[in-house]
Amino acid sequence: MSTENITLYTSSECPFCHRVELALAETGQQHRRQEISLASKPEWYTSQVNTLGKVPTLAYGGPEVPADQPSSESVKINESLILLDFVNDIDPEHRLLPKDPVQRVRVRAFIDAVGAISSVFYGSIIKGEDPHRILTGIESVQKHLSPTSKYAVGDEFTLADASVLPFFARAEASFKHDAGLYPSGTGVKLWESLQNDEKFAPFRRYYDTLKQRESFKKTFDEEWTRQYYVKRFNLTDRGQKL
Ligand SMILES: N[C@@H](CCC(=O)N[C@@H](CS)C(=O)NCC(=O)O)C(=O)O
Repeated sequence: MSTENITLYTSSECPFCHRVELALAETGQQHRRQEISLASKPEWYTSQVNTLGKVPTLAYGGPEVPADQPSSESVKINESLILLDFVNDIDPEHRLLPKDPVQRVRVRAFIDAVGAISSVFYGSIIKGEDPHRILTGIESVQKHLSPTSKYAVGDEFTLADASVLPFFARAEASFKHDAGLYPSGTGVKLWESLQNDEKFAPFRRYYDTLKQRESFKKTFDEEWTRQYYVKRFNLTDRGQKL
């Protein structure tokens, strides 16, 4: 475990941040968690931590300082996929990537396929686009799963799993309750087909396995996320627009 000071600037609603939180929890890396409100970002965050005003950012090294008084001596690292690699690199056991180069390639290919889910997810819940395109993304992710492996690549949890799980979890929190800006009813319908269609049996098995991880239970609250969507999109509790 790295003994450097680590602060993760994160927002509970953000799936990109959640990727990093999962990796830190999986490796048991000591760190401080600092919640950033995206609705009212503090000035010190945009001026001293991330000038783009995005989360996640991880501050690594430097002296121990309060999270809202970041040190210029710490390195500030952005981008969730870069951070996943970084968290694996500072873990002495490097347990989030397989040793075998071919398996590592499989992790990379899986992460690449996850891009098709993340973009559609945001388009549907925030911009109101038809969420059914996410099924195509899930099908292409499924193609990477093997019925004989527990996780995305082999029987150990890797960066591939950390990259997709935040999106599956938020898809469930949104679609199951129709909590998003897509047309009313489409979320519930989509979630039903993911639950019942034989075609999505590999997704169900895989997602159920991921949900058992302690790292996931520690870092995700479905009800909080659902309520966040209801409030953010001005919906009734049943997903109807107000
Ligand atoms: N490509 C970035 C995306 C990060 C991102 O878009 N984060 C969103 C929150 S989910 C953000 O910070 N948005 C800025 C804002 O809402 O003001 C990553 O993978 O880390």
